[in-house]
Amino acid sequence: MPNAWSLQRDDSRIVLHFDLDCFYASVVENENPALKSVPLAIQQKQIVVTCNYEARRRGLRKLQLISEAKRICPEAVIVLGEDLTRFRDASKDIYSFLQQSVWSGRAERLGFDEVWLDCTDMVDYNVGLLNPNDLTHSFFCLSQEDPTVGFEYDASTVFGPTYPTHSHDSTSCTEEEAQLRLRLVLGSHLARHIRHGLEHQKGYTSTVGIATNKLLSKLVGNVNKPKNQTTILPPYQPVGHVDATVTRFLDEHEIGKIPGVGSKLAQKIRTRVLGREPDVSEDLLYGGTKESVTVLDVRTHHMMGPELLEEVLGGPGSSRGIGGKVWELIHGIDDSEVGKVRRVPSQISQEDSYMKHLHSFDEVKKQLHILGERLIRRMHMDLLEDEEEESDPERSVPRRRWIAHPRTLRLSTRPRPALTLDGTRQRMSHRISRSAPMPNLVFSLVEDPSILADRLVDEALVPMFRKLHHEKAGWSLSLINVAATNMAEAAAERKDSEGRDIGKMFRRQDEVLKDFRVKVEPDSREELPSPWMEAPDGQTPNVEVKGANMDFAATDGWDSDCSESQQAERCECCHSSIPAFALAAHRRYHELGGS
Ligand code: TTP
Ligand code: MG
Repeated sequence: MPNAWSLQRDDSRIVLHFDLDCFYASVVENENPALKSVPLAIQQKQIVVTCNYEARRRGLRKLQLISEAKRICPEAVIVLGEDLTRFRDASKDIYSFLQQSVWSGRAERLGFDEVWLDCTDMVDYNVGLLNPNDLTHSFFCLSQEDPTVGFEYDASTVFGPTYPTHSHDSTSCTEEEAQLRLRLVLGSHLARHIRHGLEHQKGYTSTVGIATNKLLSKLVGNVNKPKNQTTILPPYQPVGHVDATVTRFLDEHEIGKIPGVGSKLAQKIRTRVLGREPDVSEDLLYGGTKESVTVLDVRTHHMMGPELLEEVLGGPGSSRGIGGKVWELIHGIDDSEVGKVRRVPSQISQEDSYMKHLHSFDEVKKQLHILGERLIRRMHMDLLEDEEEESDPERSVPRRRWIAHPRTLRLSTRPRPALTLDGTRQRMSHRISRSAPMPNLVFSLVEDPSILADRLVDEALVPMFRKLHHEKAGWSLSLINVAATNMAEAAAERKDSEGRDIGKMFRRQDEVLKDFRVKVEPDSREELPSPWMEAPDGQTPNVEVKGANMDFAATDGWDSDCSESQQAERCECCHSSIPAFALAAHRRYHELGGS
């Protein structure tokens, strides 16, 4: 196998990946427990974005059209999930619970309902406490300060299911393999403990994967879903005649399911391996997107290796070394760190899309007010904290302070695409945006957000809007987004503050200057270089980005939930309103005869 010798996996970490079970539905069930026993679907536009397991048992699926869900299961309770506030708040609460469960502070979110935890230090500390003569009666210490805080467990065996189901004969295993196995055993017991805490204290069940990196932990969790956990067992490297479990595990996956191999890359690889354009399956909206090419097919393809992958995937627009990177990923190598906790989001934005386009100034002004008020309320939630030490004991409400000030206000709109020469209208619409310094008035903690929003609209957003759109020409807008960006952290005592990082300050200058220009951005997503920028979803292979307008940035926990986008477009064929993220798949569904 070309270049196999150069592959080196770092198996020194223990990483847990949490995926909340039917997340939106669970949030709604927790608010109204009577719904737990009935089929429940969450609707956004005309799509079921998720449903509980009772509904799944009766044939409902994620990303089904509401009309179809009603036909299959007329008794299903359908709850509107377009206002993301409750999901965002639950997500934040769960994240904070999980983040406090590990010592390292390394807790990283992906979307609303996935979190990785790096628990290497906890595992290694507890390996040091083991009594090798009595592993079955071990105690997992959860605090370095207080040895009584923790739980009892059996360190001689993994908790929960494993991949493969049975481990190979351990008498032939190497010292490293035995050590890795032991560390994974401890990881599995810690995962059980955290999972149970999340269920009993917060009311959410989850599915967990336990492995040595983010890639493997995310994928192995899918093996036993829902309400379960799976540990991928050693040997992670081939030993004698025994194949590496990691290789066997990954080999079964379709290439497009490997996180970091986005849809475009996957399609190029399929074309190369098959020697032709892959066939498309008929069930595009819900089922297999493309002809299946497995990791095994890719790995064992004639002359396949990092160089050939570079040739297939490289070129303008792709990141350098993409071939080597993908080659590593399909061998289960992912060196990316579990991101550290970040207190401050890099931006907060609120947006809405309008089925009935906005044509008049009054309509626009009304929407600016709604979005402006939502933005200010969101800033209060995410950027204010209680001043504990200095608060006045006489006061019943603690004093609050801003932990960061967004310096820039950005207004973006999406005008209807212009007519082309042949009289048709382009399909792809573009956003245009304008930025200005954030007016200080928004930081007032005295006035009501609704009053502040009035002033924000009159003093900042309307002037910005007029610069973006000249009234004489008229306009027809399908989307408005108002964002607070360019965060300046308040000089903080905390050591995790980024406020005093000079390097960052210089890097940020570019961004600030860039922000003061009118920009035109294609309203579509390009393939992104980081393995964790896209969220390939095991269950929904033809949807590349989960959730409308979520940014799945690796180190920025809160970006993803700050944009309250409900982008939807009307399908030209069936006139259903479809979330923007699902539209391409939906169109192809019609193209192939779906009605
Ligand atoms: P998922 O984790 O994909 O789905 P889930 O948690 O509902 O179900 P599972 O048990 O299979 O993990 O997505 C998390 C939430 O994100 C989901 O509850 C609803 C939302 N979502 C979208 O907004 N758009 C999408 O395309 C998908 C798939 C999910
Ligand atoms: Mg989930």
